[in-house]
Amino acid sequence: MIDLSHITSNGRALFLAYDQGLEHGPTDFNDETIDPEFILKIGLDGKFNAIIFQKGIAEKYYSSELKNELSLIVKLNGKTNLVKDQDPYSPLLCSVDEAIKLGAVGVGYTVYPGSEFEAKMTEELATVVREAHAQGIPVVGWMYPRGKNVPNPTDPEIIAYAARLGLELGADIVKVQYPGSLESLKHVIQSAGKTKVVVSGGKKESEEEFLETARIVVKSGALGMAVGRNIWQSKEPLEVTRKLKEIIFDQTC
Ligand code: FBP
Repeated sequence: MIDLSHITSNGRALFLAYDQGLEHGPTDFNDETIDPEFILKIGLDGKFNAIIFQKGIAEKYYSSELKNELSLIVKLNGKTNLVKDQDPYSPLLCSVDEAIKLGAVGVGYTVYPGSEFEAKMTEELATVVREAHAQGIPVVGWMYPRGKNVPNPTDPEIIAYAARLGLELGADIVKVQYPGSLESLKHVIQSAGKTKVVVSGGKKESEEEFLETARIVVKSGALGMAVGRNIWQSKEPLEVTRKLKEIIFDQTC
């Protein structure tokens, strides 16, 4: 089993995602959050288990000297949301070796199960797993069912299938969208077997809705959450982080 200790604490994990600049463009940002330094500071001050950057941001803003304070997970593939009329494919943009040189102690890769390009992505994830495991570092699979074969990407059964795919392909952690209820999340976790599950944030209506999802995540037995916008789009990112950590890590202060 690959060691997850650099990106977990007490058997739980909370990751701060900041790859939205590539996935969504600057529309997600304001004058503060457009600056990766601002997000890095939230990651450090909020003591997240890891921050998730693409390689360009990692190279210019993260330093290996931060390794003991805030772990880095480099997202190895990505795509914009500008191409809308075809099934999604997210190409590999960074190698495992490059990510390790940038200070990464984990790597991430998105698969869109159901896309007509699924085979290319499963093949790339398999290669990433082989290379990362050869170096002893964990792989987080963003498993997001999508494309014309997937009429409902949040159907709990299809999310469970995506989580299972992560297990079958060797991912150590799968990142999935919240399937809508405690029972369905438990089924997703059961499908993932010994592969751990983290739940993504998504764009929640309110802070309370976000924190309620976190409570369900903890009840389900999942490893934790990998979240971005619900933290750094908040007016008080560190206050939401504090509340979230109380839930995820059962902290009382
Ligand atoms: P959020 O917490 O901001 O939703 O981020 C989670 C995440 O998986 C990011 O890592 C990624 O950039 C984004 O969601 C992808 O969102 P989508 O493909 O649904 O537009």
